[in-house]
Amino acid sequence: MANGNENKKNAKSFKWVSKLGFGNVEEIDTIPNPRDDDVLIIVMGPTGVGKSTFIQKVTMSQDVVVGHKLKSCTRDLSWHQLPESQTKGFENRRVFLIDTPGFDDTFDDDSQILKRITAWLAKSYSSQMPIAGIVYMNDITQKRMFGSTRMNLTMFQKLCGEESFQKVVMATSQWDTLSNESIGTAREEQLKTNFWKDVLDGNATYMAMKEEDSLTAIINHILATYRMIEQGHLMVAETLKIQDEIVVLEKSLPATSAGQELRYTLQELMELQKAALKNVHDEERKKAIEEKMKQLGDQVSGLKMSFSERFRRFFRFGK
Ligand SMILES: Nc1nc2c(ncn2[C@@H]2O[C@H](COP(=O)(O)OP(=O)(O)OP(=O)(O)O)[C@@H](O)[C@H]2O)c(=O)[nH]1
Ligand SMILES: [Mg+2]
Repeated sequence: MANGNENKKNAKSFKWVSKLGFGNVEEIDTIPNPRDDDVLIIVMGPTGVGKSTFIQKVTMSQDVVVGHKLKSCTRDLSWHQLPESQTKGFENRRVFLIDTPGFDDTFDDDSQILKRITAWLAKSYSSQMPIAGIVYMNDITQKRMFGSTRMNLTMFQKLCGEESFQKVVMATSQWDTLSNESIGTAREEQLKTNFWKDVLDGNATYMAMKEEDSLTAIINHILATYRMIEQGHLMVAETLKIQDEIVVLEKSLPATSAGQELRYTLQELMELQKAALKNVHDEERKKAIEEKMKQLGDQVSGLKMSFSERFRRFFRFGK
C-alpha cells in the first residue's frame, strides 16, 4: 500500500473515471464542494440491518430513507451531516455519515452496487476527502450467517483492507427485538470468536447498539480514533484498499480484490442454481432459475479482467 505522502500526491488523479465506465467524474454524485478537512464515516452491512435507521437517529436528518425488512431499500450512496453538537473535537469541520447499499444476492445488480460504492469512494479520495472510519453492522436477531450476510462481510473486508481495520467499528443492531437478551449474548460471542474474528484481531472495535447512548458512543469512538490518527499517535492506512487499488494503483474494477471476490461469489451462486435446476420439473420455476442464471452470468462476464490485464498479471508486469 502506498504511503500517506505518495497518496496525497496521487489523489488528484481522475484517470480511473473512464476505467469504471463513467464518461465524466460529474456523473458520480458525491458531497458537493468537498473540503480536505471533511470527516467521512461510512456505514456498511447487509440489507435491512438498520444502517439508515442508525444514520437517521444520530444525524436527526429527515432525508434518510428507511426501508422494510424484506426488500433492499437504499440503492445509492447518500450523505448526512452530523449536527455540530455531536462532533466534539472537530469544531468548524463537517462530519458526514455515508449510507451505502448492501450486497444482496436476491437482486440482479450486485456488480452495479460494487461499481457505485467504488466510484463514490474513489471520487471522494481523489477529491482529498479521506475516510475517518467505518461502521459495519449486523442484525443480532439473525440466527445464521447465510448467503448474503456472509457475502456482505467478505465484500466489506475486501473493500476496506486489513490495514484499515483499526478505523472500523463492528456493531450489532436490533437488540430491542430479541425475546431474551441472552440469545443475543450467545450470538455476539459467536460473531466475536468466529465470523468477525479476523477483523477484530486486526484491531477493529466491537460495539453493541443496545441503548440510544450506544449509537452516539460509536460516533465518539470513531472520532476519537481519527483524532489520534490525525495527530500521528496511531498509524493506520489513509486509504481504504479499494481506493488504493483504483486511484493509486490504477487497477480496473475486475482486477481489485473486491471485484475478484464478487466474481467468485457470483460464479458459486451460478453453480448452486445449476444444481437446483436438475431437481426442478415445474416449467415456470425452471424459467425463473434460468433467468437468474442469465443475470448472474451477465454480471460475471462484466467482472472478467481484460486480456491485457491478465497478461500483465501473469508476467507480473503489473502491481
Ligand atoms: N425494532 C427495531 N427495528 C429496527 C431497528 N433498526 C432498523 N429497524 C427496522 O428495520 C427495517 C430496515 O431498516 P433500515 O434502516 O432501512 O435498514 P438498512 O440497513 O438501511 O436496509 P437497506 O437500505 O435495505 O440496506 C426498518 O423497518 C426499520 O424500522 C432497530 O434497532 N430496532
Ligand atoms: Mg438503508
